[in-house]
Amino acid sequence: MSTPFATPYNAALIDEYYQRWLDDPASLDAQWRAFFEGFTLASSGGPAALRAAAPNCDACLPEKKQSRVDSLIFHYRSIGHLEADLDPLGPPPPPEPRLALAEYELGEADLDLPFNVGHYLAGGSLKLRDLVANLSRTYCGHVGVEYIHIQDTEVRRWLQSRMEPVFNQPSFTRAQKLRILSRLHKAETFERFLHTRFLGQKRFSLEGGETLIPLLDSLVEFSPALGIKELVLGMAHRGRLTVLASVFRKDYAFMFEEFSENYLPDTVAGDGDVKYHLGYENEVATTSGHKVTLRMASNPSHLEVVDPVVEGKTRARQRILGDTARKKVVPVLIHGDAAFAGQGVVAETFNYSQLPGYYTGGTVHIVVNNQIGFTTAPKEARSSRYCTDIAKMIEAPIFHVNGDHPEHVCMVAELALEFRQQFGRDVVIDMYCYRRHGHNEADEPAFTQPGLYRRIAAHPFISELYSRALVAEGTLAQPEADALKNEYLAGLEEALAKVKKAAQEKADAKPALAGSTARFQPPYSFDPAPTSVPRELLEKAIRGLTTLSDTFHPNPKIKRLIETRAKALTENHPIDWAFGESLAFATLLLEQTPVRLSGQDVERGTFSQRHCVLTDVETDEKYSPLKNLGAPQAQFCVYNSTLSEASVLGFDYGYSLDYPSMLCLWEAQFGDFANGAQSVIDQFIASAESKWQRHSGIVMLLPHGYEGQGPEHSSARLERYLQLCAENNLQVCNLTTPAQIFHALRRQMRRDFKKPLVVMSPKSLLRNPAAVSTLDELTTGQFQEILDDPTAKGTEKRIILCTGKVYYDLLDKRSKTPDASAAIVRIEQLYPLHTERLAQIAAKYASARLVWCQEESQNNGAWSFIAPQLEALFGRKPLYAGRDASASPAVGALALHKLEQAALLQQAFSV
Ligand SMILES: Cc1ncc(C[n+]2csc(CCOP(=O)(O)OP(=O)(O)O)c2C)c(N)n1
Ligand SMILES: [Mg+2]
Repeated sequence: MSTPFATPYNAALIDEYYQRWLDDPASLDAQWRAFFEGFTLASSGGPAALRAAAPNCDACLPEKKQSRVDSLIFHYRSIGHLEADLDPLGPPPPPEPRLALAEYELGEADLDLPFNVGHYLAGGSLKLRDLVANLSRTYCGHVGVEYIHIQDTEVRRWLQSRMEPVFNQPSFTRAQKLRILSRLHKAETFERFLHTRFLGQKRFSLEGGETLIPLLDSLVEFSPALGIKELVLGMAHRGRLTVLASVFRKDYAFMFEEFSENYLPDTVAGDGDVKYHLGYENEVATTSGHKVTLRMASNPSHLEVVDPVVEGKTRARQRILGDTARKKVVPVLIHGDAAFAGQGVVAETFNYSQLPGYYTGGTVHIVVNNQIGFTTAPKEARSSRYCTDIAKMIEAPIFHVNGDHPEHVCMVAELALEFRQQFGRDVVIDMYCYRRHGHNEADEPAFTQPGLYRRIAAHPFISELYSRALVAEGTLAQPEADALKNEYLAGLEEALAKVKKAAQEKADAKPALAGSTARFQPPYSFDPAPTSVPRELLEKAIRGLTTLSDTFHPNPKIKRLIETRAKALTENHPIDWAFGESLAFATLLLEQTPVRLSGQDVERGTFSQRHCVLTDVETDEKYSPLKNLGAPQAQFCVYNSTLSEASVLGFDYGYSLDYPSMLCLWEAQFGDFANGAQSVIDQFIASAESKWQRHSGIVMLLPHGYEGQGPEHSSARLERYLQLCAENNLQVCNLTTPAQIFHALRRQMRRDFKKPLVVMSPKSLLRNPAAVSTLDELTTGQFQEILDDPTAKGTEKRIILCTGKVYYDLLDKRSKTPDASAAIVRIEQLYPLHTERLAQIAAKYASARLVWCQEESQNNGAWSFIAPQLEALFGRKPLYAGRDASASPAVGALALHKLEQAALLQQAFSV
């Protein structure tokens, strides 16, 4: 809320603000500053009086002039970036009228007057002439900085204290300058080498933005001094190969092999991916002799969706290193200008960057701002001035910097990293550059931007400009500069020759995927996992979950719920779904397996079922029984998430990748809303193992079930997950008992392979007295992919197969159908489908009428997936009982829902 404006009733406040304004105009908001500026002007008799007084103004108006100079300083800090020389291709912008001296009623005559410069340059006084020159150098040079939107004065002052004394000008040693130049050469040589030796192959060249390489190198080099041990990176296509070769030091020979047209990856499983999507990890040595581990996340084409995954991976790495201060592992996200402004997941990820469950200590964002997205110009790509404006939502400082000035870029990189370490907040480097070629190497940019590309063709390479500058300033002699240029070519030729020779010799003695960091795991197996637990462990878990301290005052309804749950031990009271889930968590925790659960309102549970965090009705204090089961236990982490699907699921997926020994679960509020995270599901969860050999045991809990709540609260879109299934990539379950969720969750952590688990989780079943289990089922049972009808003999005339909640409706219907001769069999795990077990079922009910019953519409649910498989296994076509095909997943009116539900149940016993 902005400060209330002046009224006759707040004179004391105005007084106080006036003093503050005199002291530091920047400490007030724009409205108040304008007020005092106007007030000063008016009290001087207006502009005319000021002009009249101008010749001897310093004598009669010193305070007023000083305040105008204060305002000038403030405006340089605030909008100096508008005059900064950022674009390598364009002339510097014209002078910004709002920075003209006249705007402040100052003029030529004032230039040699001394003024107090306040906090600027740590106090003191300067002639106006020098002050303006310094301000212009600092804020309107090759760096344009936006930081006045940051409300925290300490942060602003810190930035000023770093930028203003050095006028935002770099001062590197000779050795550092040579390193910058050699990184540029390295990048450029590698790019050109690929260009000429692998003609026409897509590599998404970095040319025009090669300064990214010295920028990243600066981050790596500077990391040890700031206590950083690991950088976790995420980036899209542009320049990725060069980053892997030059910064990650990925083996050239291996990269060239990937480029070969005859390259067949030695993958033992999966389909692989294009080379500019592959992840990589390496430990690199810095010139100071320290080691920094670099981790590049594998990423799909879908721009920016890797951002939350990198954040989750980072948090997992921080946990593994015990980095509670979050200063040892730093996430670095590299963006394209069009994608950064356009993709909503960027805002979602910013939004949770400071939240307890998702905080990673601040991300360094780098925008390779080549001022184009495919063929789209900035004016078509965004409504904001800068592509980075979105970062202002979390008050991140933003450094716009000219990519043709590598020293400035490296200076900014160091400052950004230091800022992140100092304040634990995000920071953005917006590196202006250009794209020397088309979007990719086969693309013709002159179709859409002929003028721009004529200018680019005439523009010298960055290394050439920088090399010239170093020679001109005497840092480098021309012969040295020439020698540096060719340093890397020989190494590249050598690596290529090696690859060609190896190919000729068919050197298949080479170990699988030498040079890659892909990992492999045992294949999927239906072998039962040891998921039942000893009675003593279960008792300890129940006691831990149902014991509250005397000083805690639970809500009376919760108290009753807990007392009922406690009766599981004393009276063999049945266990409901939510308690089955809690017991899975509790037993894992007591076995030292940590658990992380995140999603919207997961602490209580959307349906008021979970209550894994309780609130004291008198003090509002929180208490989680799962965190207090009794030592020793592993950590239980539960977080109500921000209202996002894509970025939160992305985060939790990323976490599960890098912390496989933790059970990681994400829950959708209603299963329908997971479609907001479809790109994470399609491009990571379903396909990462096949593409990149990266494994995840993430659990997605997706509330699903037709209960008359309308189109967006009924279906978790089971059909979509089933359509994604192949090559044992996912497990898709629709479970009907608490014991089944207990074993399914524990199974995730008790096998020697990891697979994502998608659960159509219940809503009405949460309170269905029939959907309960006994303690014995937890101490002796195991997960069942298929549940045969416990009462059936095999002589029934009809076998109805189904999955999920409709089972209970069918049971009820059967009990009310006098002469029903039907077995009801539940498929609890639809994928991987346990065909061997299903074949046994088929044999048992060899002559029964075969029916598939589902509550979803015919074009939804499991029908299309299961029908051909049933036909193959049973040797006859299944009959369909369910809703007709429909455009919307469910009807809106409850009465209509009930009619439909009754009809499909009737159909199941009559079709
Ligand atoms: C979500 C998504 N939409 C569209 C594309 C197709 N695409 C690939 S690169 C690109 C342009 C990206 O521009 P920018 O972010 O500026 O990166 P640059 O290629 O300029 O480095 C587009 C539209 C994509 N990969 N992902
Ligand atoms: Mg771009």
